[in-house]
Amino acid sequence: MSKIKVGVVGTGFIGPAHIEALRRLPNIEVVALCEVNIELATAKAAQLGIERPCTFDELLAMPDIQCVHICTPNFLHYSQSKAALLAGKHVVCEKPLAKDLHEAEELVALAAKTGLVNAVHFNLRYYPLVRQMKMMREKGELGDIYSVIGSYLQDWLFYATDYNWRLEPDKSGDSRAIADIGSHLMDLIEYVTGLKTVEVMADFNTVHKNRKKPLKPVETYSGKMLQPEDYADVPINTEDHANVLLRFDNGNRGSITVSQVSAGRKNQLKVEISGSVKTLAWNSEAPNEIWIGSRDGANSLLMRDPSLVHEEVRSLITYPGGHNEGFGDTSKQLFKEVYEAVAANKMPENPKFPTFADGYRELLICERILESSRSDKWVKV
Ligand code: SOE
Repeated sequence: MSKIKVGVVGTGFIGPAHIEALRRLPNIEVVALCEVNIELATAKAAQLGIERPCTFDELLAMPDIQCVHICTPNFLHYSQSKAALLAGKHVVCEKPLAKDLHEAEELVALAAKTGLVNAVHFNLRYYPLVRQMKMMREKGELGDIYSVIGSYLQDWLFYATDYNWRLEPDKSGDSRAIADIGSHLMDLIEYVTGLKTVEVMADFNTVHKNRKKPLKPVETYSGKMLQPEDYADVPINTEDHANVLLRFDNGNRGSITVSQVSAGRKNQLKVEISGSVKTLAWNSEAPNEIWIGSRDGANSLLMRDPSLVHEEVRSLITYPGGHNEGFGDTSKQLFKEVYEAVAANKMPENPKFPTFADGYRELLICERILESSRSDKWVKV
């Protein structure tokens, strides 16, 4: 059986996660790796056991590469996705799809025109119990949605000396916490509830108005403590923390909080969806259970177990109940659905996986949230 050959661009945190997930699928082979220069690509390819280190142009010129994963900083997503589509490659792009709405709009149109498979890595949808919550709502088990409360909390930017390209608007865009992790949260809320966000009211806060940017590469775990002269003071104008009020198309309300300076919260998305029949609550740091709230009886805890979930969820579960599945499994499950389309060499009529259109939708909401934070006014989506 010939395998689908794949190239990956970018090897920060998420690129290797894509590679690992792709390697767990029997019909896929990651054969090419591209980075900012051929030296780094060669070193990373050796480290990750990939045969062809290459430049981006070389990757697109390889006739046997069918699909390209864009895992680079946000500012490169548009140009690289566009070039890959024009080169006839299917594309899986990291979120956010682009740095601004016009770029995203152009990518959606180009992808539709080429008919190529296009996906955005909203992988948090692929925790099995997230799809279970969606199916429970679709089957009426929640009733009408009364309210939604969401949060996404991290602490990797907790100290003023924590520094990363995401702090630089020219690389990450004008919104940081909302665009980076709020995008996952807003996508998941609309995916599970089926509601559309129609109006937003946002309040951003930059806790660290200045950060210390290391003037030299900081080798991981080098143990070498940097001295004060090793840092430059950098003014920061993107949000560490944001509260956003939401109005939905069913007339009811929600609110979200995102933060990248919440000590102890390593990567915690929480959502609580209150319906006219039940409430569902789910926590990405304990993803194998859903809390189910009732007015007239005992509350319950649904454990991830293929025998306990709806039929439509079973394809996302590999291991029996109690054999927990987590973050790394979500990408494998997402790619399984994407590569069914790649194997067929065309987009399905109604893709189950998140597409460039979902990436555009997400960016639209984020841009309206940013607009509201600047105007201190309610903004329609
Ligand atoms: C950093 O906030 C980050 O790596 C995000 O970019 C990812 O999308 C999220 O899954 C984990 O945290």
